[in-house]
Amino acid sequence: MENHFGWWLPLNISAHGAGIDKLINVIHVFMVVLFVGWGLFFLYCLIRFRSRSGHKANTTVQHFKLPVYLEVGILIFEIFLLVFLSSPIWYDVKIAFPAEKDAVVVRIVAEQFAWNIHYPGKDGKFGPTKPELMDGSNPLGLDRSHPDAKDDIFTINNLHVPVNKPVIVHLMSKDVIHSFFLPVMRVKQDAIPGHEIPIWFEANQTGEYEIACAQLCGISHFRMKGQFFVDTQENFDKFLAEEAASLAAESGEGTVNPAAEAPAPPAEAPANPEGSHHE
Ligand SMILES: [Cu+2]
Repeated sequence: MENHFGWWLPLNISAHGAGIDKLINVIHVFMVVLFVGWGLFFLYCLIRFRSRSGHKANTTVQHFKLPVYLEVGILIFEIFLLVFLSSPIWYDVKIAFPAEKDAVVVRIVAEQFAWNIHYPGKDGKFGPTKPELMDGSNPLGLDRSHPDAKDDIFTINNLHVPVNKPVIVHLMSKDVIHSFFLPVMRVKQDAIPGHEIPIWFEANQTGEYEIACAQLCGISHFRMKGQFFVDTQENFDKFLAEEAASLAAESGEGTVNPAAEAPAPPAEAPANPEGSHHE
């Protein structure tokens, strides 16, 4: 994985990134101006009204016009920031979701200390999950006996998405509050137990990036790190096909796949002669 982090903002490969970065930059410059401005004013007051030989410190309230004008100017600028810079981005990211049929839809279930990533498979339907089915090999508690769940794919800490296509994530948590953070996508959303929170994003550059947990969620919070792959559509389809193939191979050994049940009786046949010794 390349390092995408430096002194300022990380690499931006998000369709929303330019607007978010602009807002961050404008706010930072504005804060520096305010900090330096108020700092200078503070120093001016310390010197101007200090006690010195022949002068008592002046503590009477001074009514200057200039600070009032400055305050009003700052207020107007802050309203401008909120209405014209911040709200349009908020609307794009939090309200104007793409239709699910035009997007790749993924469920992500956070837990201490991993990201469980759930794809609906070929049928486009997520199978039901049940807490009582959760174990080491089935961290999502996916009910494989349900028809919608048979083709569902899951990975741990490996999120694949296609480039230049909207992605909708339904974010959940199994235990404590985590925060799903894709720095290069400018995506950060808390995952809260008992809530399913939708987020969406669109990546515009392929590569291998990082998923981080941005909420101190326990003793091993630091290793709650996943890989975020932005693939070409072709590679994304290949990833899904490979996962589906390995799922078919796995379920071929079990009894979940109906196709695997057909050769089962012959397998029992050799057991019968052994049993007949006891008769
Ligand atoms: Cu976490």
